[in-house]
Amino acid sequence: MSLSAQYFAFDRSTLTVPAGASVTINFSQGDDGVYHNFAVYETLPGGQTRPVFVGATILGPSSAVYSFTAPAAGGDYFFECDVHPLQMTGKLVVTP
Ligand SMILES: [Cu+2]
Repeated sequence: MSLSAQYFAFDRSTLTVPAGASVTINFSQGDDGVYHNFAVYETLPGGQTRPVFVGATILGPSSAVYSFTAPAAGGDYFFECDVHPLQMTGKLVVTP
């Protein structure tokens, strides 16, 4: 699937993948001179987070291909840009 970032925002707020699937994200980011990445986290009871996948940070404008294995457990996870986690975040839905 494809995902892009521009003006400090992702173009998709929700991504949906099957549990355990091999996921490839074709990521492009168009913010000149700005670093972005794509990372997926699980929220644990108590509010702590655990990384599922942390993609390399890239300087825009550029693109990257990120590959990871979706969590085995269905449910709601979240993704973000680790450089701008307050502005750039979304939901990753893992279907059982
Ligand atoms: Cu960013």
